[in-house]
Amino acid sequence: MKTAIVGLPMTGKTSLFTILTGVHQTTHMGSTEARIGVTKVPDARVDALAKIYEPPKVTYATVEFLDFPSISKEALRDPSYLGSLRVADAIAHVVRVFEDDTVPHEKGSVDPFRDIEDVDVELILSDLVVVEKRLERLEKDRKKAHGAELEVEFDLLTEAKHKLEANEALRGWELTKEADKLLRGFQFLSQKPMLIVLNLGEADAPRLAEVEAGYEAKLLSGKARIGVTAICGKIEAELAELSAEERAETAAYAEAAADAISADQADDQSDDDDSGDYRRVEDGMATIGCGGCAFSELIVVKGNRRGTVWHSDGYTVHRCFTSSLQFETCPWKP
Ligand SMILES: Nc1nc2c(ncn2[C@@H]2O[C@H](COP(=O)(O)OP(=O)(O)OP(=O)(O)O)[C@@H](O)[C@H]2O)c(=O)[nH]1
Ligand SMILES: [Mg+2]
Repeated sequence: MKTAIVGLPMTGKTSLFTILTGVHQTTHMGSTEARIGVTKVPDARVDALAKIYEPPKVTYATVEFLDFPSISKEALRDPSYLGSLRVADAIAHVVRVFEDDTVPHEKGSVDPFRDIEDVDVELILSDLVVVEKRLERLEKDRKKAHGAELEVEFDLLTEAKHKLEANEALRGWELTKEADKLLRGFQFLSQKPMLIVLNLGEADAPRLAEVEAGYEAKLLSGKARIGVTAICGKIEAELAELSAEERAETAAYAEAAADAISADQADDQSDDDDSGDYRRVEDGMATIGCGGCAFSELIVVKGNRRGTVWHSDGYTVHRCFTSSLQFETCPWKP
């Protein structure tokens, strides 16, 4: 699972990348290449099972995050930038909500709704270029030969063109299995599920859930495969820096996130707490259909007998006895 972190300049993309991956590096100025970080997914369920069974092997799920240089028309024309973005499974769009006079805003003012729309328009325009080019080619081919496949593709891309021209992202388009397969090859940017990550100022830290709900109400109505998560990037990034000095940031962060999960389970109203940005982003990914894509695995072997394999996707735990090779979902109580 690859998630591309994109957004306008200085919105907090690298801060989010650091929070999620624990990777600290200064961005190379002028570079159009995305930086890759792999995160071991913290999973309280796996930790609890490991304590009980003391298995010889625990493999935590991993997810890949790509920290992209800021998005722009020019960047989207750059083959290396575009190529890395096309292969991502999902997009996390970091939007600046925090006010800070010392951090310049490309457009001169903080306006999250404008920025969300502007970035979406860039993705849509980039897809439109691909669609138009392919349609041109298909027009020529159709003159030379007739074929059902050509017609299907032509009709589908013509519909895509109409949507894109009407400023509609393709991610909400409900497609048949065949159409989905055909379009997947184009790796359209506006078709990828998107999580909007609102980067709030420190003063808003206690009201992340409230702000998130406000944006959800305005942005999500009737739309599919798009979600909203609010974070407080600066605070969390500073925490990650501290743990880096101790050279134990990944473990410490995983523990903090796991504690947050237990707190979430103990208290259903936990949406109001600051339960860790990692968890907030992960939950957000689940809302756009990209949660639990990676499995942690725990293998329990007793004596000489072949044992049990446990899988967890961070939400549900499955157990498989190697004798039956059937996975069953297990009820989970903290
Ligand atoms: N006050 C405040 N500043 C923040 C916050 N998040 C990021 N910043 C600051 O904004 C600046 C840019 O943060 P980055 O995380 O590097 O942003 P970016 O989007 O990766 O920036 P580019 O890659 O240069 O486009 C840094 O000076 C951060 O300290 C925040 O939540 N509050
Ligand atoms: Mg950056």
